[in-house]
Amino acid sequence: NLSGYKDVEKKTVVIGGMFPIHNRLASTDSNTTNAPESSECEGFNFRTFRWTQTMLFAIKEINARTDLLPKTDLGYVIYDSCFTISKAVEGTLTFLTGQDEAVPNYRCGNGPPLSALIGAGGSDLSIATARILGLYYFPQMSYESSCSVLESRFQYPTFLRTIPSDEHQSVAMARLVLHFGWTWVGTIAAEDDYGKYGIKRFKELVEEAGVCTSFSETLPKVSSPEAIQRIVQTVLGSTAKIIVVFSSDVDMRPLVEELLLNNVTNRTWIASEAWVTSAAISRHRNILPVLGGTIGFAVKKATIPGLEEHLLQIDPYQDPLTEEFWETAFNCTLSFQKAMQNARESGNITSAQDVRLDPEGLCNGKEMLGKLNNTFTDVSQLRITYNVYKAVYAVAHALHNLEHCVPGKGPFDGGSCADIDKFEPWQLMYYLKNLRFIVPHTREEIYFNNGDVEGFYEILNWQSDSEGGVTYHPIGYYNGTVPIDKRLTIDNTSIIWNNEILEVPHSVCSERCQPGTRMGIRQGEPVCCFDCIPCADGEISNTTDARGCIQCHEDDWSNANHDECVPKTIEFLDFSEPLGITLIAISAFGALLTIVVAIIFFIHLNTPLVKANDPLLSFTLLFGLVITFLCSIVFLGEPQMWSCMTSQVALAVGFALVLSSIMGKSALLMLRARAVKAVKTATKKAKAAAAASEQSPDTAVIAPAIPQKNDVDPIHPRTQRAIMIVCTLIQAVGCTVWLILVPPHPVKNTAAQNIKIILECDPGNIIFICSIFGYDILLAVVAFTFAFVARKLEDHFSEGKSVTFGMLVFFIVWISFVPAYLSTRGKFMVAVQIFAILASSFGLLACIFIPKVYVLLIKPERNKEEMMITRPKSRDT
Ligand code: TCR
Repeated sequence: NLSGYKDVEKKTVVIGGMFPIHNRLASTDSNTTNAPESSECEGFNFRTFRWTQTMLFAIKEINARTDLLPKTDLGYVIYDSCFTISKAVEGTLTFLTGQDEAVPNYRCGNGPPLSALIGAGGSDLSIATARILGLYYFPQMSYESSCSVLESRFQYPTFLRTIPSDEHQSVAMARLVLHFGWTWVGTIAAEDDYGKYGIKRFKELVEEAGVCTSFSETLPKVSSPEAIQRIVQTVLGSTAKIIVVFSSDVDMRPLVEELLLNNVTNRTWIASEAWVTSAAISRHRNILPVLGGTIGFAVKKATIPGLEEHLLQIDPYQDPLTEEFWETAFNCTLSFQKAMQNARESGNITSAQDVRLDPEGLCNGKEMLGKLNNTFTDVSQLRITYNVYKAVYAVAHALHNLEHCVPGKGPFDGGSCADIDKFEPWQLMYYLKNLRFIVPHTREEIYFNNGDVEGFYEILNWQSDSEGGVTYHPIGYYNGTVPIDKRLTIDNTSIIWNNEILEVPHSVCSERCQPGTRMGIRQGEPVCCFDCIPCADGEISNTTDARGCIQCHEDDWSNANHDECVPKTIEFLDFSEPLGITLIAISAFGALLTIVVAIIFFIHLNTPLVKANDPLLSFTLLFGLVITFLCSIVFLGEPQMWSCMTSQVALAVGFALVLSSIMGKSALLMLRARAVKAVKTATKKAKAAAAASEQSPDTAVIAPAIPQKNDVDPIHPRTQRAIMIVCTLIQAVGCTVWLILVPPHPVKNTAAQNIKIILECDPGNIIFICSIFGYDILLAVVAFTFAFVARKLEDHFSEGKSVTFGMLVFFIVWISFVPAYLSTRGKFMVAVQIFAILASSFGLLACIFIPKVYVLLIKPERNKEEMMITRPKSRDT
């Protein structure tokens, strides 16, 4: 412990200081056979020793000033917390009770009063000491304990600090990660309050924003090579390219060494304030390939004039610490005795004479510190150092205000003031809380808002300097006092990244899902790790990272990329397409052919062939066929109200006309056939009777009359026409009712096919259309039955046969139509329907009329009156 006060007649107030000058406790074997001793410390830390000296420098500066505490001198007592809680607690107790050495004990009242403790280093140490100091309401002013839990004035009533709370730093880090769009980060935290709380808050913030952590590791406090190796393996095994480290440089160092050993490159490290400007890390050889490009947050930097000189002029013999510093810095021994002892122990020197002759390992205190390029004298990054400086000034200003209190106008009971000679700690606490002062040189204004200062960080990027070392290049800042969206300012262009492409690293678990796909979660993995699942047909996603696909509107369909709904193609069988043209041609040809047949018939109206069966029915039949041929054209084209109505109705009525005409015709044929049959049996009987009478000539037998064609036509053409007209009329009436009640109308069929809208005719009512075409079928069946019965009727025009055959063709066509129709989709359904119409019409035309036309035109000799029933007769004659 260092202490020093001036022995002038001025009053003296003592400030306590606590610094982690050593990095750890020396390991002692714990056995309980002898009394335990306070352990030694090891691992001299030049950086923290600079902080210690800065406190002394500030005190010296203040004591030299006449405007600040002119009548009082500041003394100091400094403890080494050794980066360990136990040492910090021990130091605090010593400080308060004065049980150790010549430290004044404020409780006994002897010696100058204690004012405040500056320290105690890391947050975990400060938390421990603040609890003890809080008991006595003793002010503590910390320069580097940034943990957010120390914000609680309830738990730590007298804790103040000149470093911003880590709440700000965690927010700043989270903002940085979000700024660059990283969603897959690894975190490493020291195993202390600083690391744990800092990283916890960071994770909370980023996870809220949808960032995932690939791994979360903890740096051990006690050296553990296995743990460090495990962390390095985790880093290597992870796809996260961004690693956030919340740790002090001391704890981070073993990890850095292992990283160097494993040559872990191509990662970007996000540094917390505690290691971003640490020479202990950045001064490693070959550090740049591993940690180059690191981005970190640093507290405000300052230049403190005179500090460098103070550091360079340090007297090695001043106290044990300066001595140790000197010996560590120059790697030598200051005292002759020690040197000789060391030499003896190593066994190469035997006498004092030898040491004097061989001065190796011995130093004289006159060595040049300036030449050493030591962290201690490096004043380029005075950040925590500046915090120490501010802390000392804060205490000094508070004491100044306390000293200059005007009695009667003081803040305490009845306007009283505290006495600088013997004030109570809570009285000084009052002044510290309400302090507002300007720091010399930097002109920064300091005040404590509930014990904390404003959150302001500089953002640094590790870049290489001309000699291959590290420079901390400022790339922006974080200002916690402005509105949240303006807090982070980063100049992206001035960052040098540590990857091959020198571009913003890409750290995501899964690449973003492009439009056309959606995110599919992976069971048991963080939400940032997902698969991109293509949208199904008819569904799209038009944003990146879509959670789900959107169903397209009924009239729309997804495009090939599934990122846009496009209108479905509208489909109908158009006139202009080849199929349409072909169908039109065929039906026109059919209609023409029918008309030609009709004309031929008309020309030969008076010939026996035409007259054989009611010619009018032939013409209605042909007319019906023209209708069916032509109505197939109406099926083509974009369905309209009128075309839907006409096409179906014309077809139904056309067929009714055709079929009822055929029925009328075949009714005659059938009756003729029956008559012929009757005649035949009668003839047979007559012959038999004749034969019998020949055998017995006595018996006179009257042969029954043999029916003659002309006088026995069993049915009058009027009846035939009546059949035709009635049957057709029934259909016409049915169709009219249909058209009036539920007319067929065009519809858009979106359901049948995904990518198309099929324009088609909706029959309006399925029962109607079924009964109407059912009626046609009925007519067809009846006509066929009649014709079938008459098929063997032997006239030389074979009308029975041809009608039967025509009807068969008709049936075959329509029966095969059903499966063909049902198995086609879209516009081809219409085509199939037209084909069936055309085929059946052609079938009828061809079977019924072509043989007759053949006779009429080519074999006119056969076109003569001939008794139908004459054949058996002529055979007889
Ligand atoms: N607060 C840390 C310790 C720490 C530190 C540093 C240690 C900070 N900055 C610089 C060494 C060097 C910030 C804590 O524990 O609260």
